[in-house]
Order: sequence, then C-alpha cells, then structure tokens
Amino acid sequence: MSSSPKDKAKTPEGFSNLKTKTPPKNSVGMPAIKAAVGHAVKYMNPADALKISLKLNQKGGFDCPGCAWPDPDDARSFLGEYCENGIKAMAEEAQNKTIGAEFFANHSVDELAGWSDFEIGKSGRLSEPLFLASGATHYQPISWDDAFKKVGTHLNALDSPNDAVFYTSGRTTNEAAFLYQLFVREFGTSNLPDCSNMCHEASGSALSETLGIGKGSVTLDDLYKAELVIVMGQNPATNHPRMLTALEKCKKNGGKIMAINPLPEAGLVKFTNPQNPYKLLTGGTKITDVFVPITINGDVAFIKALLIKLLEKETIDGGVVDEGFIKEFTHGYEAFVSDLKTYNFEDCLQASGVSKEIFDEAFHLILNNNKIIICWAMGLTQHQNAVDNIRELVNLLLLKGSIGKEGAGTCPVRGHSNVQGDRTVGIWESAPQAFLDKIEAKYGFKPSPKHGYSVIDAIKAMYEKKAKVFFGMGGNFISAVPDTLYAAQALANCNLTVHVSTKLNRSHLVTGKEALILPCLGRSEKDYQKTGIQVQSVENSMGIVSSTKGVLEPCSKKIISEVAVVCGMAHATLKNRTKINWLQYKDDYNLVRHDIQEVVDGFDDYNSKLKQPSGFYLPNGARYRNFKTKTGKANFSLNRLPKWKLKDGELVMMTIRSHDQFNTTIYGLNDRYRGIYNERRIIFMNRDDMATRGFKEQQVVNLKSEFNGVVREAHNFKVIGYEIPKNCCATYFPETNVLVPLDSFAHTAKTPASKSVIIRVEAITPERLS
Ligand SMILES: Nc1nc2c(c(=O)[nH]1)N[C@H]1C(S)=C(S)[C@@H](COP(=O)(O)OP(=O)(O)OC[C@H]3O[C@@H](n4cnc5c(=O)[nH]c(N)nc54)[C@H](O)[C@@H]3O)O[C@H]1N2
Ligand SMILES: Nc1nc2c(c(=O)[nH]1)N[C@H]1C(S)=C(S)[C@@H](COP(=O)(O)OP(=O)(O)OC[C@H]3O[C@@H](n4cnc5c(=O)[nH]c(N)nc54)[C@H](O)[C@@H]3O)O[C@H]1N2
Ligand SMILES: [Mo]
Repeated sequence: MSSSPKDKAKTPEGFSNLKTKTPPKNSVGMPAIKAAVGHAVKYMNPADALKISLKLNQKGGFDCPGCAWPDPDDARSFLGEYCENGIKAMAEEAQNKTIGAEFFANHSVDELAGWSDFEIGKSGRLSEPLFLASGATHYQPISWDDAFKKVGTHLNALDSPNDAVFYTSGRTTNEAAFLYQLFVREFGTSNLPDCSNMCHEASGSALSETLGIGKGSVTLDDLYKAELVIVMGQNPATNHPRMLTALEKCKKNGGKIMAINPLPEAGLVKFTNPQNPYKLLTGGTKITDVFVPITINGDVAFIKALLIKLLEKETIDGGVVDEGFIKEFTHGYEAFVSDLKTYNFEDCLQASGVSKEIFDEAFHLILNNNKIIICWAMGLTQHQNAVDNIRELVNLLLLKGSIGKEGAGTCPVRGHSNVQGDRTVGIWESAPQAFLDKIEAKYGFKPSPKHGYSVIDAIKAMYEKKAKVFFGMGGNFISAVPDTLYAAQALANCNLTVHVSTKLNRSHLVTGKEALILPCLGRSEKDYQKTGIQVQSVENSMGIVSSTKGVLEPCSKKIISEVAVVCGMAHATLKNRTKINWLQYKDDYNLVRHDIQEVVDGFDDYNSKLKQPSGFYLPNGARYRNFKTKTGKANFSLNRLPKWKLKDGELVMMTIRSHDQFNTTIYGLNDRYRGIYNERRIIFMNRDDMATRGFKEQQVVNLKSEFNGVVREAHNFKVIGYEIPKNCCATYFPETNVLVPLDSFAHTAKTPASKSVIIRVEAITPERLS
C-alpha cells in the first residue's frame, strides 16, 4: 500500500550520529576554505570546479545562485567573490551525477519519500522530463511536447483560471520571471505566490508604507562608510558570508557594529577573511562591538526602550534627533512622540530580555552616531508582528535622520539570489494597478485586477479544492511552507502538480493525482538557443541589475531553460487565444528584455546597460530622500508590543538554518559554527530551561505546538544546551515546519511566523524509545 501524502511530506524521524563540540567564536578562515574545497572535490568534476570558482560573481561571469548579497562595483578579488556556502551551492547545482528514466524505474515515489532530504538532494541532477500517472507508483519519462500538452489540457479544463496556482522560488532570472508572470496573467489569474511571501514580504510591506519603496536604501559603499551598522535577526556567516567582508571594511574605516540576536552567532563575533592571507594566519577581526542577546520577538520592545531614552535625552540636552530632517522629510512625528509616551521604559526593557548594562552600551552607540545602517533578515520578518518590527526600526532611523544620506539607511538582506528581481519584473500576487495597465497597453489583454493567492491563501485554496493545479517555478513548496501535513493534503487534492526543477526534492514526491517534473538548466550552465548562448539578468539585494551567463555544458541534452519552459507551456496552453508570439522569446532573450524595458520602470536601454561590467542601479527614491509614500514624506508609525504570553511550560521556538543547508537543500549534516556534527534533529535550549524539565544533554524529546485548539507534533529531537535566552529555543527548518501553524502569520504581509512558534517539549520515556 502506498504511504499517505502526510507521511511522504514529513522528514524521516531517525537519528544520524550526533557529535558536538564547543561552538567556535571565529568564523570563515581556514576551516571554511577546507569545507568548500571538500564539497567541490566530492561532488563536482575537478575541471568544472575550477571553471566555476574563476567565474563565480565575476564581471561577465555568472551570478552565484546562493544568496542575494551584492558584488563590489569596483575591483573583485581573485578566487572569485567567493564564499564557502557559494561553493557549496555550486557543488550542489553542478553535481557530476544525473538521474533520469533508469533511476525512477528503480525507485518508487514511496521509497524516495523515505529518504532523508540530504539523500534526496544528493541523488543527482534531473536529466529528463518525467510524468507520474494517476495511481502510478513510479515516474516515467515523457517528451517535452507531451508534457506541455498535459499542462495545457489541465489548465484549460479548469472552471476558472483562478483555480490554478503558479508559485515561484527566487532563483528564476528576470527574463524567465517576466515571461512567467506574463503567461499567468494572460491565462487569466493573479495567483502568483512566491517564496518572498515566506521571506521578506513583511519588509516590503513596512518599507513601502513608511519610505515609499519596498527595497532597502543602501549601497555597499554606504556600508563601508557607516558609523554604526546594526545587524538584527540575521546570521551572515552562514547565510550571507560575503557580507562579513563589508562589515570588516566598515570597521577598518572606524565604524562600529552592533548585533541583536538571541544567539551569539559565530560570524557576528569574529571573522577571518578567506581572501586575506595575513588574517588567515593571525586570527581575524573582531566584528561585533556590542552584542545584544535579545529574547525571541523582543525587538519592538528593545527599539522602543531605545526610542524612549533618546527622546528623554533630547528633552534634556537637545541635539539627539535630526530636527531638520524630521521637519522637511517626515510625517507623523508628533503622533509618534505622544504614542511613545504611553510606554514605560522598564516594561519595554524587560520585554526585550536585555540587561540594563548591555542596553546602555547599545544606547550610547546609537546616541553618538548619526550615520546608521540597520541590516536585517528572517529574525525580524517571520513573526506575527513582523511588519511592526520593521516599521519600528524605520522610526529609529528617521529619528536620527539616518536615511537617504551617505553611510545610512535600510538594508533588508534578501535571501534567494534573484528574489528581489522577480518581484521587480512582476512576480506579485498583488501587483499595483499601474503595472497591470502597462501590461494591457503593451500586449492588448486585460490582466485580472483581482489580487491573487499568496502562499498561505494558495495552500488553503488547494486544501479546500478551490485550486486544482499547482505549478512551481523552482523551489520546494512542501518543505518550505508552514504546516507541512496540512499542506501535503492540499497538494494531494490537486489534479496536477508540476515542478520546474534542477534537483529532486520532496515536493516531487507529495503530488496531485498526476504530476510532472520539468528539469531545467541551472545558472552555471550554458543556455544554447537559436541566436547563440543566452545571457540573463538578476537583481541583487541592493537593486543592482547585472548579467549572468553559464560556463559549464548542460548536465543533459534533454533539459531546457526556464524561459523555454514558459514559452512551451504558454504556446501549448493559450494556442490561438494568445496575443503574444510566445515562441520568439526563447530564441533571443534580448526580445524579453526589450519588453521588460517597456513595462517596468527603471530598465531604459536594458540591453545595452546590461553590457556594463558591474551592471546598473535601479531607481531608488529613499536613497535620495524622495519618499514616494501616500503622504509624500517618510512616515513615522505607531507600533504595539507583541501580545502573546507563554503559559507554564511553554517555550518560544525559532526555526533557523544550519550552516550546511540552503533552505530545503541539505548540503550536509553539520552546523559547524554551532558545534553540531552529523545531526539535524536537535533542539537548542537554555540550560536553566533544561534543568527545570530535568532534561539531560542529548535527551530525546518530542515537540508539540498548540494553536487555536489544534495540536501539531514533531517527533525525535535531541536536546542541546546552548547560549540562548531563557524560554527560547531553536530548531532547524524544514524538520519542524510541521509545527508552524498555517494561521500564525504576520499581519498585512502574511509571512508565516516561523520564528515564533509556541511549543512544549516532552521527554520520550525509555519504553517508547525502544
Ligand atoms: N548558506 C545559505 N545561505 C542562505 C540561505 C540558506 O539557507 N543557506 N537562505 C537564503 C534565504 S532564502 C534567506 S531568506 C536568508 C536567511 O538568512 P537569515 O535570516 O540569516 O537566516 P536564519 O537561519 O533564518 O536566521 C535568522 C537569524 O535570526 C535570529 N533570530 C531569530 N528570531 C529572532 C528575533 O526574534 N529577533 C532577533 N533579533 N533575531 C532573531 C536567529 O538567531 C538567526 O541568527 O539567507 C539566504 N542565504
Ligand atoms: N520554518 C521555516 N520555514 C521557512 C523558512 C524559515 O526560516 N523557517 N524560510 C522561508 C524562506 S526565507 C524561503 S525563501 C523559503 C524557500 O522556499 P523555496 O524557494 O521554495 O525553497 P528552496 O529550498 O530554496 O528550493 C530548492 C529547490 O529549488 C530547485 N532549484 C534550485 N535551483 C534552481 C533553478 O535555477 N531553477 C529552478 N527551476 N529550480 C531550481 C531545486 O530543485 C531545489 O530542490 O522557505 C521558507 N520556509
Ligand atoms: Mo528567503
């Protein structure tokens, strides 16, 4: 009997062979080089590995499919603008193994679902299109033509175009993303959920409302020139390693760094630049001047405490706030000040979990510096009050006049390498009407003005059988989304699930009645088309658009580009209903860019500007104090302290990344910077919280979350005593996504609150273990 969708969606509950060490204080350095080389040698052909490391993030090379951190505009170091996790990302994509018909004949879907995510990922690159027929146990090869026909038949059989969901992960290039959303809109729906919904959506909401642009305002150069950089809710040594080079440069120029994080993450403490041989020998740079060990979701409280003290000081001594800036460029200051007066400093400090001593150090750094940048990532965006988190940090910057000038501003550090670009070119379930009007003017069809499903809405719609076809452009939906078991049923309710992918993942195994895997080229591979090898483009975290061109031969002759997938699917689905000559685009991507230029602001002379070696900056009003908000000014906002309270025995859990994973892709089983080896099913706990519960180191426990009366469980985790504030704990994503309630999400943005999941931890009795 075949296992249920829920069983297939869960990560296997067995243990590996856990070893622990004291977490190191230093990051990167020699161990990082060793780890990177180890991965490259193990999974890639040596010649490919060399080609890749010379071209990664180089001008005229290809953009690393790892994170979205920008490359320097000027000189780029030899060895590539490279980092350990960039090399791991490449080793993952440019694997020397491929899987196709034979592999899938040998392994049933059920069997593969029993493999760990690590084993699934290491099976190899997908090398041909595959089809899972209704009731079948194994995927079988299918031709591209038949695959496109299948998609078209299913889509055209729907009662309404709104019964299909078109997901996007953030690796898709501008060209593929633009065509994809164009197809979806011509097909007739706005159902374009994307990984951003689970990632920086709260940043986009908060920044658009307060500063008039959903992106950050700073450039790399600003980071070098800042007097103070605050890194909040972010673990750069693992997730954006090249950011540490920028922080090091900032420090060299006299800047200070403050980190606000429940965990003393290794890279925040000390960093050894892998490109600096002297530093490799002498042991690195101390990065953080003040480390603030905040309680999970204590950020609004902490910033409020700072704001209260800054205004007190202003009243006594003056000269603290930037009056000129506030008067000329902001709106809502008086309301903000009177609202702040309703809060008490001690209450806020207590809610933040920070000691008065550390608060004072942080306060003085902010008081004494006026060029401040705040960087943040998932530690701020994945809470119910995520939008408040970001609006409150904007309040702090506005008060100090720290926006729209050199060395100051907002820096939401994006995740996927082109997640920002995808949104810019139209992957947006609630795209502004002005954008839709431009599509209508250019192509002559009227895009649906109705907002489509975000990720959470899409899951519900599939669960309720309102949506019946799921199409994923990249990503690993079932493992990335909250509430894994509910989502599994949602996908299983579909008539067809389709994934455009480079690698096998769990989403291919938790299917609708029928399923397709459409294998595509990765960033590192040459994209041969009729007019020659194609160049594509991406936008990084700081709004720079640059070209990317693969250097390796494709891993199989039967895989095609994402652009070609969209063109083939659009042609087969829309037939003579279309107003667009779909097949022309895949022959020449210049045509796609030509269209983007006409529809999206900021892309004038796209094709020629893309030839500039460092790419080009998109317009950014906030960078120049041109705030395109409803009031025409930068808006102060009023934010509340979070309301949730722990009951006796409960802990608040954040689901985070280990050092050896890229989201749901598991590179390996270690988390070197936290001293964890060979295991992912662990829970980091404060030692006092362990003692209260009578837990020993490596005790095996089950985790339970209860939300609105529904209990969710995750089994078999080993307890690790760790330097984490009391009442807080941490586990790895995606193993604990089963515990994240679908209905616990950020107001306005709908980002799942996967950094504040309230749980209980229960010891497993020895009898149950055996
Ligand atoms: N190698 C690698 N690189 C990646 C990724 C990857 O998985 N692997 N993923 C990419 C993607 S898509 C993204 S979005 C980014 C993610 O980059 P990060 O946001 O750095 O990733 P997380 O592991 O989720 O780490 C969240 C951090 O926030 C802290 N934190 C949690 N809750 C709170 C809180 O309430 N307040 C504060 N102040 N801090 C908190 C955690 O301790 C942790 O250090 O990285 C991108 N780059
Ligand atoms: N609990 C919890 N859940 C989370 C998070 C968390 O912190 N905690 N983080 C959230 C965040 S920030 C994000 S961004 C999402 C990530 O969600 P997703 O973007 O959906 O997940 P990924 O793991 O990045 O997707 C990996 C898959 O993408 C495919 N892939 C890789 N490269 C390419 C390519 O070039 N083209 C195509 N077509 N496919 C490719 C491969 O098949 C691979 O298996 O997860 C979210 N989920
Ligand atoms: Mo992300």
